Amino acid sequence: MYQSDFFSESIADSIANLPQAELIYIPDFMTKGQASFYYSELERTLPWRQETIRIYGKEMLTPRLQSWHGYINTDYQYSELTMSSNPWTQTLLDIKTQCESRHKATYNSVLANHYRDGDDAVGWHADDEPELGNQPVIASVTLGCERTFSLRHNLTKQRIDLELESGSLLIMAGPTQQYWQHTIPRRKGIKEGRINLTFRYIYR
Ligand SMILES: [Mn+2]
Repeated sequence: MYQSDFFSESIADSIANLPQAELIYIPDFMTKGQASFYYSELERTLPWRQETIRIYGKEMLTPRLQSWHGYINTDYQYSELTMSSNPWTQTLLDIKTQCESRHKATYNSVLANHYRDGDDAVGWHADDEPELGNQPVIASVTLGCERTFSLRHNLTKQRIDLELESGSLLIMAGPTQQYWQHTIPRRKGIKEGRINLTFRYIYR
């Protein structure tokens, strides 16, 4: 058994019986070669921005680059910030189609996050904005460097750390966003970047 198979199986095991969550992990969604090809292409071609957000009245730069894409009328609002949607690129549409056929669902937008190195991160949050609807299905594709993705239950504080590998797909569905928050913590010493594509369906 290869090491990656071992770790993949333990991720599958550890998410299988999480209460009030519906998670599916597909480690071999694409090959490592495809993933690194997509990483370089998206790093070069997406209109990355570092957004300013207000948290408790204080303005700060988000510690990551972002790019929001979708059909018209899929502007996205969070933390008092509205991101207007960029048009789809062929690569983003190709990956969207692969997500939709691998796990039956439909998406009309994608939030791309670029964690340039281990200093980039995202704090605890849930993807629970009203325009995502009641039990959103979110498809999360990891390209590039492996980073820890942690989940924490809102009430029991049960916590689980998943090492999401390059080329993997994590589906979050059902009541996951209602009962769990997630984060990508800082990791000192990591020099490589990770691009995370989170495909969503925005209701209008
Ligand atoms: Mn999120």
